[in-house]
Amino acid sequence: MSVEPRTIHLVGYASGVAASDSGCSQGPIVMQNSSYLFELKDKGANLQWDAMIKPNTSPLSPLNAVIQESKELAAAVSTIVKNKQFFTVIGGDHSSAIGTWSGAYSQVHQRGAMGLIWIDAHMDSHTPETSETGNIHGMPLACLLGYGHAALTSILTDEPKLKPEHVCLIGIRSYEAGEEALLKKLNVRVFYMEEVNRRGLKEVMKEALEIVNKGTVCYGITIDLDSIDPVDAPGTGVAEPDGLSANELCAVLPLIANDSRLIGAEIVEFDPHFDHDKKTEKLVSDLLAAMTFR
Ligand SMILES: [Mn+2]
Repeated sequence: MSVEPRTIHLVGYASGVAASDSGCSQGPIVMQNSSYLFELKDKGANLQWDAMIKPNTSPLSPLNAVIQESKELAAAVSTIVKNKQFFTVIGGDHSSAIGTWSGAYSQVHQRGAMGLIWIDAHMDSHTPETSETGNIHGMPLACLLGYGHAALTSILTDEPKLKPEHVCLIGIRSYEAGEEALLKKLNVRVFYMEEVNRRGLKEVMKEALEIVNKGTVCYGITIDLDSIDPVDAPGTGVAEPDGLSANELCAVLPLIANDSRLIGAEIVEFDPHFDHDKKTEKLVSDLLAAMTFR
């Protein structure tokens, strides 16, 4: 029996102010006009753009810009979750996660805890104290766990949005000692790329689902395109070799497609300037399809 695919409420985060290279701000704009997404709609996917978050036109510091965009994004996501609809945020740099999951959490926390699967080449778990660059796209997971700039750990609600035992990272292969120390201290489960290669992505994903489902009322997934091998996903700003196979990732996502406990997703760090032959643009569409159709 086929299941009616759910409507995906898309929110663009057209910002790259938290990265060294802001080219990924164009990612969601390109996706909004992408022929691949129009084809996906023709095949029966229910896609609907709800909002496009853009940096303020007046020049702000990166921190103040991220604070403002995070509040706007959190409000947009919060409304979608409130209406019991499924969201997918298209980025933009990964600082989006601060707004996305703060917004989701604001609608969930009275019922219970939220889990999160973080698929990335990097840990994104720096604090201002451990970051050498100060780039906020290297900090969103720490913020969601309650560590970092006070204005970014308190979007919509003051408390941490995620408990360490409800989070896991997959595909990690490039990180600094300071952020790894934070995750180790908190006992966050990290599936390094070495473990993914040894056990296979499907086995890892099954264990990840156990983690995010245990003691939670729902979970989300955030996919940084740099988790994927640059051969398959060249269109990203901080590419790292020896990553996940795009085909394999698309093959395991149907594990969560139509899972009622999955409240939303993110697909971020798409930088069209680095793309080759629209390969990454098509991949964003394929990832959406994999999460839509069983
Ligand atoms: Mn990331």
